[in-house]
Amino acid sequence: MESSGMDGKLKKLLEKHHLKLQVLLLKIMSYLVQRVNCFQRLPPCSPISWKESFSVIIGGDEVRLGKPSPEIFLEVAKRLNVDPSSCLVIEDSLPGVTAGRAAGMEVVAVPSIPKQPHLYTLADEVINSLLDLRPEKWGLPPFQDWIKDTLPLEPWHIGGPVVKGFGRGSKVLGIPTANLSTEGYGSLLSEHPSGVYFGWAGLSKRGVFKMVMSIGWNPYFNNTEKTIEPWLLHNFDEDFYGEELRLIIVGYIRPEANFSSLQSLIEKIHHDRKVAEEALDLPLFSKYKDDPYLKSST
Ligand code: ADP
Ligand code: RBF
Ligand code: MG
Repeated sequence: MESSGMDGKLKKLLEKHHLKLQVLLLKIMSYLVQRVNCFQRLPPCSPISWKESFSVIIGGDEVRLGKPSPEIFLEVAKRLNVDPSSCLVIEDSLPGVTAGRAAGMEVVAVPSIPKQPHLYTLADEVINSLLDLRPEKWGLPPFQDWIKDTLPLEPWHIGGPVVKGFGRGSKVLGIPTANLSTEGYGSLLSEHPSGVYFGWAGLSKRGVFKMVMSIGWNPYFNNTEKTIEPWLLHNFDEDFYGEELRLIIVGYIRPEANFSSLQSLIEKIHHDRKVAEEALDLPLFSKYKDDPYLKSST
């Protein structure tokens, strides 16, 4: 991934977690450190400037050898006065993962290329996106913003006419999804990692409904295109192809997964449904159901 995309995600992550991240930063987050110069060009979005959030800032020009040499990580550990083995590196590139391991550090990879996690075998863990970072797995304090198995997000909006999907959801799984065209949403989709999300769905003639959705490649079916597949949590008597569907996505549940059987995929999706239904009753999420965006008829 080009670094600007990653910076956007980092910025959001930092905005959400910035206090908690300072604890993380006492260990090492290599790619945050690498990109701090980019942050400084961003308008300040919190009372504490980016720079103050870091105990050590180091540039590639301050070491002799670039990655995959471990030099830059070892230098950071030295400046932090900590043992490399107590450091956690978060990396999006293969040379970075190699460098982190060579420094004797634990490494979480967030691959920049989709669908290629197998290339990152050196990493201690490969995650799909920063939304899946779990500091507690590494002896660090957990992020405390998960609520009822969901991660609240700054809401985002997608709308358009319901298009034909694969015709698989309802027939094979008993889980129909009202697909939206991805046309015009390229940048929005690249901003948001694939995964299972939830929120509210508005159909102009029918009302507003709870919704749980997958965005991505549906590994079980090995799709080649990223799709947007909301399951409206309501029993409809008929299909509504062509009708204008408006979505407000308010939270994240989990990354997409592959499953050894169709049965386990179905069970997981039903569990997602339960998580979404309960979360959407919280005021934090229920307040969006009256948003005029859901009711527009254009
Ligand atoms: P599938 O999702 O089964 O792979 P499609 O996407 O082509 O196949 O068709 C699903 C259609 O089912 C939706 O477009 C919509 O018109 C209809 N539908 C009926 N009930 C629901 C529901 N609860 N949620 C989403 N779509 C539904
Ligand atoms: N497909 C997958 O291959 N892996 C998943 O983890 C996955 N999670 C889903 C979660 C929800 C809430 C929904 C509605 C669908 C999910 N699907 C997943 C996609 C499902 O396979 C999709 O509805 C069918 O591909 C129908 O086209
Ligand atoms: Mg569908």
